[in-house]
Amino acid sequence: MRLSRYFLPVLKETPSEAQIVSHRLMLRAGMIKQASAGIYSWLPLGFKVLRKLENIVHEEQMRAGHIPMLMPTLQSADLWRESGRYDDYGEEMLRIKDRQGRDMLYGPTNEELITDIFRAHVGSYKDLPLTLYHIQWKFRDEIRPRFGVMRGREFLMKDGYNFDVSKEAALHAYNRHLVTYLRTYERMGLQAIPMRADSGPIGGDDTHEFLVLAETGESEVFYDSAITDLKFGDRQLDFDSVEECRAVLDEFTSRYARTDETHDEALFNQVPEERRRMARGIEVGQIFYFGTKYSESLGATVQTPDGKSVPVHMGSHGIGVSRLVGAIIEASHDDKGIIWPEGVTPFHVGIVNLKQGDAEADAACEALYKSVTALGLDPLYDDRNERAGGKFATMDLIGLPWRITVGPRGLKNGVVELTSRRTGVSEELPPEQAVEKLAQIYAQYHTAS
Ligand code: 5CA
Repeated sequence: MRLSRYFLPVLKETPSEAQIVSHRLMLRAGMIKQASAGIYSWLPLGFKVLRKLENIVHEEQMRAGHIPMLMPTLQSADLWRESGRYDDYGEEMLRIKDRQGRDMLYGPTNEELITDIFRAHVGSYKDLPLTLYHIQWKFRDEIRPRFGVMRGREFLMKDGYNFDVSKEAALHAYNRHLVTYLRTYERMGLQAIPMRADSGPIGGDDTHEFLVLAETGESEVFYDSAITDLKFGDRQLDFDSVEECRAVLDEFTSRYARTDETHDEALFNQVPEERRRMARGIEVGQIFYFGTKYSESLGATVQTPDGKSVPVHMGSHGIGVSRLVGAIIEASHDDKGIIWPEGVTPFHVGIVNLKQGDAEADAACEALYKSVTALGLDPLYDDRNERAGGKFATMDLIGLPWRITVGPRGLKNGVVELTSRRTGVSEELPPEQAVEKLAQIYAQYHTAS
């Protein structure tokens, strides 16, 4: 993409309404624009990041055998009356009447709708296990939408639902989701710690929230610092193996890690004092096992091998996709702007032409643009007639992890400059070597998908 033809409405001023750094930077970098309280338009740069996160989520869900689909945002109130949640959900639910006077709602979550699909089409244990998921906009009429996309009213969520014949099978699905989530967040450059939590309006006994540690997080958390040494890394797992998934769950949940809702002071005090941490965190996902709560009220049953009809065991599993954009920025920025992890960056490299209109510099930039694109990477070429300082400031603000700077002086010596946004370290290299180095850097992110 050439910046002269792109739509990147960066702001010079820091918007006064934004209280936290991710919100400020998303507005300043031209990623979002507020449409109304807690509702945002995703401008091209923000949309690109959102799509990248969605792709990672899809890839990791499908890797585990979960099946993508799409359910609507507007739902009929009747189903929610059947489950009993129409009244329970309270004012967070946006209720709408259509022209026929029918009660509708903008879905805050989809347990009812998916159970309705299940009961219409599945009747036998032979069709199980089954996990269906979608990535769709949700609406919760939060009393205090704030922090930009972190606590929106309209937000993008991946929600997945498992259907299993028994509690043991459903707990395997729970563990499997925990494994997929660990991998998903690491691919986004984040450490998200599973913590024992409270199930709230979704219900059930087993639930973990995934928290990214950040001062601006809304949740208070208590944990054993040893948990931050754990990495999922590049493990290859058999998702059908109950033992392998269980072992990962045991490894990642055996240390003390709880949100304030389930915090237990006596247990916490058993952690060696030097490892006890109290901090704040951003909740970027939650997994639930709630058994037959919805299948019983909605009559979703399956035949067991011995011919009995039993309510299906279920769980639901959410990832806050739009919130993650803010969470990644909270975890990765400096005073100049965003620093995107390679796995989610909107463009892989910025090309800065220090002397637009200089025949040699223009030609070198064009050649770089072509060879970077030929690698399957996505460059953003700043081809505007601007001062170098302004170009650098824009690149630093939007946070591309790598920048190639091209100027007449370097070209005389046959070199361009490759700079890491994270470390600020620059290297002078012949253009082909700079491209080669980018290919090496991004190779691992390609193979991961
Ligand atoms: N049905 C279940 C799981 S599919 C569910 O709704 N879970 S949830 O309530 O925990 O939401 C899942 C994730 O959505 C949360 O972990 C959080 O990351 C994100 N989320 C929830 N509310 C908001 C909000 N107001 N703004 C942005 N993201 C949100």
